[in-house]
Amino acid sequence: KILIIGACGQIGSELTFRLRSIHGDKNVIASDISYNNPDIVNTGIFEIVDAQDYASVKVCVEKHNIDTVYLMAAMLSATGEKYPMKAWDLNMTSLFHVLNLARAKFIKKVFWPSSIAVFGTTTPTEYTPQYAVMEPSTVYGITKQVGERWCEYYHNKYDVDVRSLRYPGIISWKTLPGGGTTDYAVEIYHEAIKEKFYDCFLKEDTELPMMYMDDAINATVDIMTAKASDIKIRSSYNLAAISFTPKEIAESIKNYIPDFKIEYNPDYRQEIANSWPKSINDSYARQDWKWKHKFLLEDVTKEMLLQLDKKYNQILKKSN
Ligand code: VAH
Repeated sequence: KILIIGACGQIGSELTFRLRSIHGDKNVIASDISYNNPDIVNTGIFEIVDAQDYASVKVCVEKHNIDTVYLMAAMLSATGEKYPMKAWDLNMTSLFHVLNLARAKFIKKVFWPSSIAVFGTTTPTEYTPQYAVMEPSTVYGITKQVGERWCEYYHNKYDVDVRSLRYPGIISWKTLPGGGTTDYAVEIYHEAIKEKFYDCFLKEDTELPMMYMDDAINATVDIMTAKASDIKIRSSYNLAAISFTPKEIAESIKNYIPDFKIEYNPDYRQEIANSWPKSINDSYARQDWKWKHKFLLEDVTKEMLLQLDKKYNQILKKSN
């Protein structure tokens, strides 16, 4: 049985839907620190689990006979800069608890998300290689860099089957992201539908690696179903799909909403974005477990606007 920790979050929620559809609702236990996503809480088995409390995780693992854990709870880059110690505590303590449950053989397999945030200003920014200098300048990036080291250590030392992906920015419409720097690429679509205007917190030429949620979920399922012998990297795999700037995403939106307007007012998140790569070389993932992406920017814009237009119009219908 599968336990998703952080199932109410942006990736966790869509991972829950997908894993329920693959394995059946009764074989997937969704959990989070609170009931803050009714789409998840009211549609299948849901438990309150505090990822920073070993007993809380262990009780849920034993109660539901869990063998695989997806640890999707974390504090992201922007919020992590506001609360550095909270980000360190949440991101690291939760990882140790899950790795130690696997070491003690309470669970068999672990998925843990890393991020392109492990790279810093001294890393080559174009087509960043799998192996590169890593001097992350955000607390979030530090937790991901250190977490990768621990995942590889637990695999090599205790034979823990932990698998990880360095996610780029992820774009989706079902669940809003929380506290990320790449969140602009989600907010812009919501604002385009609601206001036909977006006040962007990054400069127009800030190129970042991005991915549509369906591609990210496909990659997560693919790496977790691959043969253990195919997973040759046990720190974390680079993962890539598309790269674009706020200007490019705005232009793609104007193809559908010609009078969409955007302003650029960079805030503290500009410095975070400046420390990250523009594009990522994910050739190891493509060769080791046959990863390939599907969604290009025009596909993302079309799907996001279509889905959000439906979502907001349904809200409008309900409200009037
Ligand atoms: C963030 N969405 O912005 C996350 C992600 C690469 C970005 O790690 O913090």
